[in-house]
Amino acid sequence: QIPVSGFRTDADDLSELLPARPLSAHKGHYGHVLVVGGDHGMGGAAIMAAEAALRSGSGLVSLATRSSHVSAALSRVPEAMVLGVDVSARLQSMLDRASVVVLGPGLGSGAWADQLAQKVMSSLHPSVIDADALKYLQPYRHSPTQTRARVLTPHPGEAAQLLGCSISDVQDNRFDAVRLLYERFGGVIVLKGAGTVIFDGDVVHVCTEGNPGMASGGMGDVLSGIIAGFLAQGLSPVDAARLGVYTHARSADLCALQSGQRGLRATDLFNQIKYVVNGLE
Ligand code: NPW
Ligand code: AMP
Ligand code: MG
Repeated sequence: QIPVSGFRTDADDLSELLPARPLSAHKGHYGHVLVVGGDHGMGGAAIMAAEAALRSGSGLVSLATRSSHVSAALSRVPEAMVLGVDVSARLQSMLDRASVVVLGPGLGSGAWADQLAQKVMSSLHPSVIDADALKYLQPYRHSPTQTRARVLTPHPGEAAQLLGCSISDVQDNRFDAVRLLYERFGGVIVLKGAGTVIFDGDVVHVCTEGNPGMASGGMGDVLSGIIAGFLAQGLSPVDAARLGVYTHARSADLCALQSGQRGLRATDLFNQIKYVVNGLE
């Protein structure tokens, strides 16, 4: 039986989580997110995650992606330090400089993905494991509470794959699904979809914000970058997950208030995220 308290993930208990910025603040105070992903055909996923990490307040952001995506990434997000890592050995120097890693958006499933995932998974960085990277998770051998700072962000299809069950099994039993994922893989589990459920082995949180306009490609990639940006600013994994899910969903609701749900693009969220994280919405 999972204790369910602090059930709602809403603005009231989240607004205090981000540290105030002193006048003397500098970028080194707010962490360095490295996004790893963007195989051929999916470069946008990693670029969106990098932009989201900047918008949620990370001090520095780097992006390790296919060389063919470097110029598009620099055009869209010149604040990010972008490196082509067709040869996976080039990832090591980027890992050495990062404080938080996002692995997965657009990572794909070939040898390139295998090599990058192996390097990130064997590092000790706090991380967000999303999308194609979820399949590299190993079942936990000891106790889930011993896992390092890691946030797992499966959608129901990915959760079903991890649990070896059907998507309807997951959707019909979302609380059981997060508990099983936690017992098997540890970390903080973020089971996405309408009413995102977050579980850290202690309390279940359910996000009551968000709307069906979010059912469009790239939304999850933006979420992974937002959560990583909050980890980089020093939030605990569960607080980064809660505030990240709230910020993402609330930003989408603000977009929908302005222009409706249909046609909402994941990149539309970027203009709203800054208002939500600054409490100005
Ligand atoms: P069905 O059968 O359609 O109902 P995949 P992906 C299910 C990248 N992207 N509730 C769905 O179910 C990502 O980052 C790149 C219920 C289907 O079975 C990844 O790296 C983009 N079911 C990669 O593409 C933009 C749900 O899951 C399966 C569900 C693959 O990621 C797009 C689909 O999952 C994308 O983000 C829900 N709420 N949500 C880019 N611009 O570069 C999903 N399912 O096969 O893992 O495909 O999620 O698109
Ligand atoms: P992904 O499938 O990885 O691109 O992630 C989709 C994102 O959009 C997740 O954060 C979902 O929770 C969110 N999302 C998708 N559909 C809905 C919906 N109907 N209501 C609320 N949030 C949604
Ligand atoms: Mg996704």
